[in-house]
Amino acid sequence: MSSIPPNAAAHDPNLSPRALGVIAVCLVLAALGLWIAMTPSRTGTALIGGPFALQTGDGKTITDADLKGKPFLVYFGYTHCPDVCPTTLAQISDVLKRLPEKPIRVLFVTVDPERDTSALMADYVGSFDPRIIGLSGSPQDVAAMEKAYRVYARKAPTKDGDYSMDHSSIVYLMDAKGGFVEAFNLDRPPEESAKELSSYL
Ligand SMILES: [Cu+2]
Repeated sequence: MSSIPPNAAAHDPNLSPRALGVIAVCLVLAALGLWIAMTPSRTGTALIGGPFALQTGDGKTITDADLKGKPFLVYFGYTHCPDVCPTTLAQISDVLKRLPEKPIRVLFVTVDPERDTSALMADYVGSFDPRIIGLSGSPQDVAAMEKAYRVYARKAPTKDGDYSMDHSSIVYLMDAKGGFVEAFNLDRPPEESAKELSSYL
């Protein structure tokens, strides 16, 4: 004499495997998407990088087309960063110091366009190697470049009512066609990094 509960359909044992199947398919697609993004394609470039247009301190616009013809490095960060960004830019400068004649360009792109104007970015990179170019732009243009480079960046409110930026910290080595080569390793003596970098130049 059992009564059928009104929500019996939700407990139909036939639905569970189907739901599980849907979840499994989603997981497989997500994993596949990640794999495709990180795997070099047949042309040798992973799906990192792409078109962008941002401004330098003197008001010039730099686009991906301007960088073609020579490999370049890209790093995303912000001028209020307490440690990671200044440390990384100092490491990059240490590497560049060992390549005095090389015309390699390094882009330091803000993830905090609200506070980092292109003038502020230019001023900030003035403390580092002159081949490092500070770039900013409208929040939309910055977001577009972050998306192209698969950058993670989020505002993190601080106790004093201000905010910092949580952000991924990868130095992208891009080839002469603007294709992704690798996450450039700075976690070694600068001579070694310089040697590897010069092999691409
Ligand atoms: Cu930082």
